[in-house]
Amino acid sequence: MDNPLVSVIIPTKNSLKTIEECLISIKEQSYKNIEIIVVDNNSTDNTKEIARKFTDKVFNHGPERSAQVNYGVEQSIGIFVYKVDSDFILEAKVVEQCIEQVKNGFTAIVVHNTPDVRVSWIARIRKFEVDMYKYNITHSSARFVKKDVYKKIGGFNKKITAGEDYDFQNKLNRAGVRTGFIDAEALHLGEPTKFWLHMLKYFQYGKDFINYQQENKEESKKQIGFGRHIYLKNWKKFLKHPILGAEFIIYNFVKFGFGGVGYLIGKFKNYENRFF
Ligand SMILES: Nc1nc2c(ncn2[C@@H]2O[C@H](COP(=O)(O)OP(=O)(O)O)[C@@H](O)[C@H]2O)c(=O)[nH]1
Ligand SMILES: [Mg+2]
Repeated sequence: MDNPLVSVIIPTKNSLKTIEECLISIKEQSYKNIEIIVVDNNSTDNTKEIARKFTDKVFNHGPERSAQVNYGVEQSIGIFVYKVDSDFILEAKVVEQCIEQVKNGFTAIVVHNTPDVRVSWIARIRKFEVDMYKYNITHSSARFVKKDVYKKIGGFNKKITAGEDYDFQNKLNRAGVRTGFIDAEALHLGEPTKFWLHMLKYFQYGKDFINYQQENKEESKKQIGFGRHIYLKNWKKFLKHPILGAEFIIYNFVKFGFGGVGYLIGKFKNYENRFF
């Protein structure tokens, strides 16, 4: 058990822009006992060909990312599974630190992923927000988990496409699984570049949000609320970066506007389906 095999599972779909950098960062991990599993969802670019340069375990499976990851776990032979998005670059010590935390008694580990600010001005605002969530369990979810625990809680819920990671963490919490954190981070390259497209995504998330909410009634109030405690706790950050802080507040209003409209539409549709 000193050097357990870690299965890194990467769901992909037309991930050409980032997949190579992602896979290189996994190959360059200081911890070496890793198998890489790529589960592609009918890419029409060269994602699969590139992935095959790094691993023999390249599969095709759909229809959505939760199903892809669950399938990857089925194919894995590791003691631990670690879900990595195809647009992440891992710091070299990520897996090593996860294993250290396992030795400290944790069964699930959160790896903070932080926006790559080089991508766009939106990414700067998002980093201001997302970095407040580091080490905070309410707004984080484990990606590195002991495989038998992953299976016990039923993996990712295929019905949930918005908030599936929160749902996953809530299931871990309910099962009494000890979740730990590490310092090393993943860099998120796939940050939005087009503001209105980004907002449209929140509109779509909003429509699907009801599925997550139905399964996570209590937790959803804290996890997705507009005014989060964590912002108050970080009031010094707003003083230190007043312009960025103001930009974030405006961004948040627009985001919740779009998400909120989507949510109302989703809720109405759900009501319609149930009663008509
Ligand atoms: N957007 C999208 N991503 C998919 C799909 N299937 C698998 N993925 C993978 O799901 C992960 C997260 O997707 P991403 O677009 O980065 O979403 P984000 O969480 O909003 O940044 C990545 O590894 C994608 O390659 C799909 O149908 N659409
Ligand atoms: Mg992404």
